[in-house]
Amino acid sequence: MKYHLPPFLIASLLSFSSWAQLSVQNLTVENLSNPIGIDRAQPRFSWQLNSDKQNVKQTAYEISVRSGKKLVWSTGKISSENSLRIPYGGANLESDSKYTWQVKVWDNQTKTPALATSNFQTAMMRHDEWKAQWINSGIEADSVNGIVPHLRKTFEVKKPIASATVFVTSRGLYEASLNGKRVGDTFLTPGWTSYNKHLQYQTYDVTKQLSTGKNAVGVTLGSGWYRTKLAWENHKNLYGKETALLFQLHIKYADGSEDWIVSDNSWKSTTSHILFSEIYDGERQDLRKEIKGWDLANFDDSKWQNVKIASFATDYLNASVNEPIKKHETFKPVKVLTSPKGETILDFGQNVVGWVKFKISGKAGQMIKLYHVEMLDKHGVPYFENLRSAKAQAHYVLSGEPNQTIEPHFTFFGFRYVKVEGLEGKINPEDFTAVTLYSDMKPLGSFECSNPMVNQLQKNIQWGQRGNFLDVPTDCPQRDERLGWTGDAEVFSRTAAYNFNVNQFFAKWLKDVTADQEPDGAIPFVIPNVLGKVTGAAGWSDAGIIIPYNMYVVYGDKQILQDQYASMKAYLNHVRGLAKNDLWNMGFQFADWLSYRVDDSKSAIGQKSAVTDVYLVAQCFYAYNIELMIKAAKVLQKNEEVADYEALLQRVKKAFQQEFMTASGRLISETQTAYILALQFDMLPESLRQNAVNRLVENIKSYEYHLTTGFLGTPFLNPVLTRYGQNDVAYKLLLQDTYPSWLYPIKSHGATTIWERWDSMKPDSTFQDPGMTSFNHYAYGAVGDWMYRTIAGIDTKEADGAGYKLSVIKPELGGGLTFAKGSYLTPYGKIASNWKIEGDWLTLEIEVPANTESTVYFPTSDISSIKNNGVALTDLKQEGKWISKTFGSGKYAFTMKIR
Ligand code: RAM
Repeated sequence: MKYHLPPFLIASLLSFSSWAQLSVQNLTVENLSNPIGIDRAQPRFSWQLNSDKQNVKQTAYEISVRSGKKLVWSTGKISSENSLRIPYGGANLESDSKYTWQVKVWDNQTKTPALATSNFQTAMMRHDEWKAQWINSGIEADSVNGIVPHLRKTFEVKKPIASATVFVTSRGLYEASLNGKRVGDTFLTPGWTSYNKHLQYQTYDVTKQLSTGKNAVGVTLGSGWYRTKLAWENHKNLYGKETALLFQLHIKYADGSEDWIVSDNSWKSTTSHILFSEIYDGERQDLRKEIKGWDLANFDDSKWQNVKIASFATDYLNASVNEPIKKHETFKPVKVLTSPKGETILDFGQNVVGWVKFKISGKAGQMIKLYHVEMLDKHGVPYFENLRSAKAQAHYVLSGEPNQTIEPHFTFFGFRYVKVEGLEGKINPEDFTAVTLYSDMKPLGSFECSNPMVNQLQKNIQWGQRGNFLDVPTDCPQRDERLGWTGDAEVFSRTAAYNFNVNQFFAKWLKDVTADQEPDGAIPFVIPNVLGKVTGAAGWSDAGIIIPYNMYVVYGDKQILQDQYASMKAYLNHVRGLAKNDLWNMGFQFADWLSYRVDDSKSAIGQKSAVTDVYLVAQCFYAYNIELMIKAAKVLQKNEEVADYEALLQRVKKAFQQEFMTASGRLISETQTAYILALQFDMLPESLRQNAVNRLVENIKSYEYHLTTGFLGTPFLNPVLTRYGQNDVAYKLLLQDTYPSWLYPIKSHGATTIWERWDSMKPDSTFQDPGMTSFNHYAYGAVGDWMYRTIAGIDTKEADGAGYKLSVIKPELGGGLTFAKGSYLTPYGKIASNWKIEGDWLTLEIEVPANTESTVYFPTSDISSIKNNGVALTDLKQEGKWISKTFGSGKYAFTMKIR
């Protein structure tokens, strides 16, 4: 029997089945999903295609943007493969407005377009829309830290509300509430920027938090980075003495009218129960002094005092561009320990950044003290010395109220262990929770292989990133430092970009690089700069060029390059000015910071230190900067600059060869780092490179396959070995588990994060110099980049391929690994590379995102054995030891004989 379906039904079934194969997902505006608070005039729209089919390419798109039902922009159907960051081109966006946007996408495989819709909400599009005035508490003692005031105001809502939006920032840190309920789920806002030059405000939709009748807004102001002690020598009040608030609530009523509730002299203030709060030292609260209901409408504030108007500007404020700090993973204690001194210590099992929240029913006046440390010494005693002057304590005087839940507000700690004092009776570990705090970056990458210690290394790298990506990329989260060291951020930036989406995180931080750049182009050692004027140091200040370029490569975001280009150029010119006869051989340099020294550890290997001449390092980075400027200038089509930079690069390399190299290619420093940098940046004549590789390998062997590199050599160590066919040596270094090596801290001391020094804890379980030894420092974690790129083999091409439009899957087998699995959410969607060895055979399963292509390099010399789902492949290319072919999107399962 035949069924005759009506033509419309056939058409709709067909269209349904084709629709089912293509979908559009992960819509973003300004690289954020459903953002609230966009103040860019032409925000950029992106989306991803998802399809079960192979070789999917977008052929056209159509974006439409609506305000309510009103169409404010439509691109019409545009024939294009572009799916990332298409700038808005419609009528001026209005402030504080919700927009929905839709994208329709056609591809080369499906008949019907796919559709998806998303939203964004604007912030204030113009500076002159600030009606609010800066206010501070007006409390006499409120300067030079100490006081944490509450500020409040009541207001009437008389009509039904259509929407209500808060715009708020502070000099200091704020926590805001409406009618007793917290505004937003963000912490330590507005984050840390170079406050006097660059300050972000946050936007919150509070429509549901208002009610008809009397309402109240409450804000607590902490000192934060603004006036807390920062860096050394008791530097306080770096940005100002008095904290201040800028608050604007915009209410749109259902009848079309509107109203603003703003910070002004009608607000009232008083001191809170938070008696003290500082970044390094922690927080003190007296819960007996807590003012119940202080942020509710019916609270009697007649005894509170009037606030003062502060005279700060509003014309330099911008809406936040990055993800705010939020709470993330929580940990319960894995053990309760008693130290030899009888102290009670909670072990949370993971070195984290955040604070401890706990439940307690205590007596009025009872004092609970929490002391945060990263390590216990070999006797089980909490190790405080590496905190230097940071107290890192939380003190609470209890009110006697039962079942209180307590946590700090305006500080954070780097810790795994917490010493608890003041409890009565037996501690119940279940009452304590370590809460992690970090910038709300979305996870992008995962990596796993058959070696459990390497997997732990990957975990440690990611924890190092979580702990130190707290609005700014910090060097360490525990001692009296926690600064945005440029060198650390620079060496780790590629790895960071694999682990999490740091596009906006760095876009924001780079604004501070520009803000704090000296008029002569020098870039400070730390950003925001709290260390004073500098002339610039190789590998550190160079972050101003290296990070924007890296972000462009991995995310394909040209805007970052465009925004930073003037700063990048000014910095290169500055270095050019410092260099004499094209040699950057003057001034202070950190160079290959914390490289191996014989006297560092009792179990010295090789008996020679690995200190590299600081100017040799600087010259290599000078060349690196120029190389990136050439690439950036090409991307931005600044063609006239390219020729100049190219000529400069040749001269800089020549100068290097004359100054640091003998005729046979021996370098003045016979260290791993010297050869690594010279090879990485092509500083040597081609004919001498193989000799240099041999010397590098000999050197590594002379240290019995241990690395001896510091901050600047380490990121390029394994990449250089891989590039020059020494992958087995790279794997040996990766898998080395005695000091100095990546796995030593894991094998010998159960590390859960990356350490500042290769032997922050020495083989004999004593500590390195407490003057500088952190257990949560991501720089050496820069090997993560190599693990993704080389073991899993996932990488992007540069130039036209940036952002994984054209990617590479090129896994290097070795190290006895029997499998590796890597995946990464590129701006186009997921790329994956999973390989497994069984006997003489390798399976390689890959996934290539729609609208992209990937060149796959098969790690075999047996060309005829390569099959895709059992079918032989044609058009394979032989490139050196590799066989390659370029594939369109989709999933593929390859098999090949490898032995
Ligand atoms: C210390 C830290 C930091 C490094 C500087 C040079 O403060 O190790 O990570 O960048 O020195």
